[in-house]
Amino acid sequence: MSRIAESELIINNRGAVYHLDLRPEELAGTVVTVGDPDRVAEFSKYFDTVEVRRQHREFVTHTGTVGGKRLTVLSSGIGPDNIDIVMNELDALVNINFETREIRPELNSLNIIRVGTSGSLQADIPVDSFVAATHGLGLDNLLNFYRPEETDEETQLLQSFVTHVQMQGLSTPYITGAAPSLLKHFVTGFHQGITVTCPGFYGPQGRVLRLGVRNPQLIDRLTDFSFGQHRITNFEMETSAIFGLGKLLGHHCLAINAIVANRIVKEFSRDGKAAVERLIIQFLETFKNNF
Ligand code: R1P
Ligand code: URA
Repeated sequence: MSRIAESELIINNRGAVYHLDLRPEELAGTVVTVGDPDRVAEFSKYFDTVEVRRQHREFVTHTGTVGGKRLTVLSSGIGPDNIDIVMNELDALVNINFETREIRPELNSLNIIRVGTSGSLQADIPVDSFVAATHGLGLDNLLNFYRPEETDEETQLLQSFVTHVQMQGLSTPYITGAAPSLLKHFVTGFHQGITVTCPGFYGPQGRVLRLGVRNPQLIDRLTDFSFGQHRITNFEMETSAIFGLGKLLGHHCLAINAIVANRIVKEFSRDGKAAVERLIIQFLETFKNNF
């Protein structure tokens, strides 16, 4: 088995992977990712005990137990570029031996669940409601640097999407399904549908302040796209990258989002923090009872 060089996998003096500053034993088998570093403590305040607290740049990690089960909560910061770092380093922690720098002969799978905020693309999905992503559809290009693996149905959905949304020249989209073993626990109290991931918050989500956008119809076309029983429910900035890299690396991934903006009825939540708090409590109850 070949040794991975120091320049490719960076391990610091603490024996921890570079950006996340985590050692293998500091990670639980289930990892929650959140965008906002301050959201990590909003989770861990419900832990029985917190055994690990680390921070390097925007990557804050708390590992502890809740209901007697071990859980890691980690902030990714904003955007799919950060997710490239998070997913590769999480995978290295469980699937690369840091002593020998070789890939482990038996690969390990993590549960990786994003708990975030998002904008609704449907009038019937109001602010302060929750969405569980059946799929992550990426407009962000990250997975095109790897080798996407799509099912025939996903390839057909993407072809239909590119034509309908008029994506030519803007992005080469990719799509990955959520892990069914996780998604089945997030039905009651959740809308379900395709979560679109964008490489920005303004132009890439059709927000016009002072700059014009290349595709002024983007929001309308995302809203009225359908493929069989699938429709687009919401968009944000991380899910497709988590799902795409997670699937290629063999992890089980899910994303649940609190809706803080509704782009169709043009509303913003009056108390997005309270909605996120309710989502955290609901996730932790489900984790304690089902994971
Ligand atoms: C934009 O405001 C950020 O909020 C959403 C987007 O995906 C993006 O990261 O998620 P988080 O609340 O998890 O950061
Ligand atoms: N996060 C996003 O990326 N977009 C929104 O509209 C709300 C939260």
